[in-house]
Amino acid sequence: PELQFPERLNCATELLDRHVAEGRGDRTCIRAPGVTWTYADLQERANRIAHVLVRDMGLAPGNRVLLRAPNNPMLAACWFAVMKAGGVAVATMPLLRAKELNAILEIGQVTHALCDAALAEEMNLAARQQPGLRQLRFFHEDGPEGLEAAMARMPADFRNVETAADDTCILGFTSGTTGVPKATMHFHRDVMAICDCWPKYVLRPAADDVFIGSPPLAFTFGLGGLLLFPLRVGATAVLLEKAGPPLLLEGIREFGATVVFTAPTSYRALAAHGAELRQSPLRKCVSAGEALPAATRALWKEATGIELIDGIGATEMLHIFISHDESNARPGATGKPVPGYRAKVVDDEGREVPPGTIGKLAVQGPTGCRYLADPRQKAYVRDGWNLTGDAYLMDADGYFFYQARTDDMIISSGYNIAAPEVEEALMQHPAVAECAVIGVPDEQRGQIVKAFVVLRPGQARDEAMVKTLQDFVKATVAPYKYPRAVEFVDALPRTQTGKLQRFKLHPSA
Ligand code: 3UK
Repeated sequence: PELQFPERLNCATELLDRHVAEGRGDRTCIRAPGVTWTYADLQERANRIAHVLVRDMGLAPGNRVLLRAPNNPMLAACWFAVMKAGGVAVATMPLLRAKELNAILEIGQVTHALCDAALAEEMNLAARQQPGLRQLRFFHEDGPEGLEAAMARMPADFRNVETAADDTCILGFTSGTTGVPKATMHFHRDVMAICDCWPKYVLRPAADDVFIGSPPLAFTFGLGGLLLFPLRVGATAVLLEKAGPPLLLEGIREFGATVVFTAPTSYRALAAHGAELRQSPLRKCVSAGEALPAATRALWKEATGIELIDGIGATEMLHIFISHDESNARPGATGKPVPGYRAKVVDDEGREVPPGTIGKLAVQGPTGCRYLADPRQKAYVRDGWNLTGDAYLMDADGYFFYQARTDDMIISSGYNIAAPEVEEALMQHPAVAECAVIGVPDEQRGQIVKAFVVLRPGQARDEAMVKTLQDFVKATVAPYKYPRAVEFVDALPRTQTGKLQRFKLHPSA
């Protein structure tokens, strides 16, 4: 890919203003239930908010701005306003509580905040404990103090700050599958790089595409898939505040979506509506965030006729770096490095291991590598390669196969067992709704495999069921991988991005 950027680069100029300047201002840019904004509409909102940030709130380039809202058009306008004013966007998951917000405000040294009035309660609680947070405005608020009232007083034009290509513009917080979140820093050129790598070579969207999906814009999977990538090509982005499977299905229907971004669990639920989706204009379906079970890929293909596009991304790398398109999907494989990126599987000393060997995934590309003042930088970044914390295997053809998070490799009686593989086997049993597998300490075997299982309604939580599930796993994968311990639970701990938090199931947690 062509990734030479000029010294001065503002991603808002490239992704938003350029369309208006080149005569595409009246194309549909953002849609939401009851809302349709053209590119010119989004630009005007972002311009007015940028003025509010600078004139009313005293924002200087480089200041960090907390953004807080469910996925909606005003959140998109605020995000671009921050870019235009040369600020740094710190977007947060809507469900965060004051305690988690405080950690982000402190680590990120946030001075300004724009928040949806619907999320005011926890925001105000957190703000009270943060003297460093100088300015806070709420939107979707009618009163004279609200952001909309301030916007109305501002001019509709704004001269974007001429940021450097490597000025930080995003602080992305990791979702915390292993504990305390880390802040990753991304530059204006990183935003353009992710638009010009994976989408260009794998997704290949067009201006008439309509993007929809579930990940929050605060999760870089959502920011890229639901805002940056559609805008890069002048397409339409549909933003849904709530996008569980039923509402996502409704959105796909109502807006005629052609591209969807969501997680494997959501595809499993949507597959029940395959017949309808087959008749719809939907043509590209992207899965990321968690390993895609081969059974889910097969189910989706069977139900809709569409080959899922899997891709592994990370907050550290901003977006997807290993993936495949419809022409080179291999069951069980995440794919190959996205053009622009390199990936390898290494041992504990950082040496590349031969094909077919399980090791640690290391990646390198135009994005990645920078944590904000985090002592863990040394552990996660070596010689310019990001260690993602995943155990992977590369085959002789260069396809990468996900095994587990490094912490989720279980070693029992000398056998290497990947927790997700056992989960995938269990999930194929009709009585199982959800499950999580961990290794627990065992005197004889070092560790044993333990499964936490959520059964479907009406299934008996008894010894006979334990035996049934154990036998089922033994018949599905190598018998030594079966869960020697099984515990039935009502629900599993998950992050707000929907990821399983296996560490919370450990006896010591
Ligand atoms: C796991 C996957 C197997 C993997 C993300 C797309 O998930 C994203 O970022 P996070 O920082 O988590 C990163 C970790 O999640 N993972 C993600 N995708 C896959 N595992 N197969 C996959 N397809 O453990 C990785 O290290 O929350 C995903 C785009 C942007 C993102 N930030």
